Amino acid sequence: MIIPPLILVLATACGDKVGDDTGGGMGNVRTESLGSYTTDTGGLTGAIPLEVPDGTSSVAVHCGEYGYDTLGTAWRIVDPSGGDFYTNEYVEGHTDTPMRVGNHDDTLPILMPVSPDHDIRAGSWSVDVWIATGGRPTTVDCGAVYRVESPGSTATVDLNAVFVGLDSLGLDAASAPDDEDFQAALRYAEGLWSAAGVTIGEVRYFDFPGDVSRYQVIDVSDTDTSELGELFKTEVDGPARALTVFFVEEIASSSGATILGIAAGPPGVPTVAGTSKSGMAVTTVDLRADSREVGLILAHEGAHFMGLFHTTEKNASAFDPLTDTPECPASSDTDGNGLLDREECAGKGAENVMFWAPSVEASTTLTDDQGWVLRRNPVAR
Ligand SMILES: [Ca+2]
Ligand SMILES: [Ca+2]
Ligand SMILES: [Ca+2]
Ligand SMILES: [Zn+2]
Repeated sequence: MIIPPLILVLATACGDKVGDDTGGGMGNVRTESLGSYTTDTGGLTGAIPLEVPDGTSSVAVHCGEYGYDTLGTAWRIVDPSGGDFYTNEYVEGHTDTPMRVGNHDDTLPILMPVSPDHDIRAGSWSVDVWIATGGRPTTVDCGAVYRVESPGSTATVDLNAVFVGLDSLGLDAASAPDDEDFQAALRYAEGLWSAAGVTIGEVRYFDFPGDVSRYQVIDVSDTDTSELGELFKTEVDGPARALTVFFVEEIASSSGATILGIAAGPPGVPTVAGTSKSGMAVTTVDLRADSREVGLILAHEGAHFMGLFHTTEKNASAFDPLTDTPECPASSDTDGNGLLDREECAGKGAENVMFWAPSVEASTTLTDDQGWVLRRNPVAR
């Protein structure tokens, strides 16, 4: 069942970046192929072995591509002691756990750790992946990213800013460095991240190299996010150790919901370009009216990509795995509409950048635990 490792894009993509001293080099981040795996009739890959090097502070595992019409998740993650770091039973049993893995289309991203209650120990790990194929064998290529260094109390994150058909705003790679509103949005995002000790480093500007007319408005539905995934697969000539942000005109949802930004994952696949979980989309609709709105979306989506979840989901169905962020319980839904809005969650997380519906007025804080997760991500340096 285990096919010898394929050294494909992963090694090449990062190999090109080694020795790049402009701030975006891979430094102590290593990427490797874990090989190809075919699911059994139960949809399981079996144990995918993972050798975590000494001194590793964060690990990302990714497996794909299995298409946009099915979902995959982590079934079981075993640490070097032989104990369960994570099992899918935590999800089914709604057990409080310091680890979260979502159900994802096309490519499964797993980031460890996503809470200071877990540390990554060096040694032999294994990850079992489950893909909902209905018994149809599916082959995935898996890879791993290791950050082999200790994060500091502050961190820098570089950005690849990609402009997708924003002529109506007069915004492109050439104009953005001098665009006052765009620069103000970046500063606003950085101001929010500063609570977590994170600053924005080098920003590189790119015009979208693909079909602008298709991607300037991203069309998504509850069952089809393929356009978004294809957007995130688009590679630009920037460093791998950076957040790749696609600035689009609009994200149009078939449900009619207003979506201002979407991050791959969350969390995303860090430092590996070309997967459907390699970027994030930020809408620019509010840029001229209030650049802070765009800055807030960037800060929120970037934090999702780097491993933060909503402090409370909109209907209290889930909370983040962090103990120092407030929870807004279902009982706070005083108007009974099934949504926990900002007023109902005042003092219970609406003040946090990672509230499910953050606002410029209310949502300005990040906690120590959130900073711990952000500074640990492989894209941070
Ligand atoms: Ca479209
Ligand atoms: Ca919490
Ligand atoms: Ca409500
Ligand atoms: Zn969000």
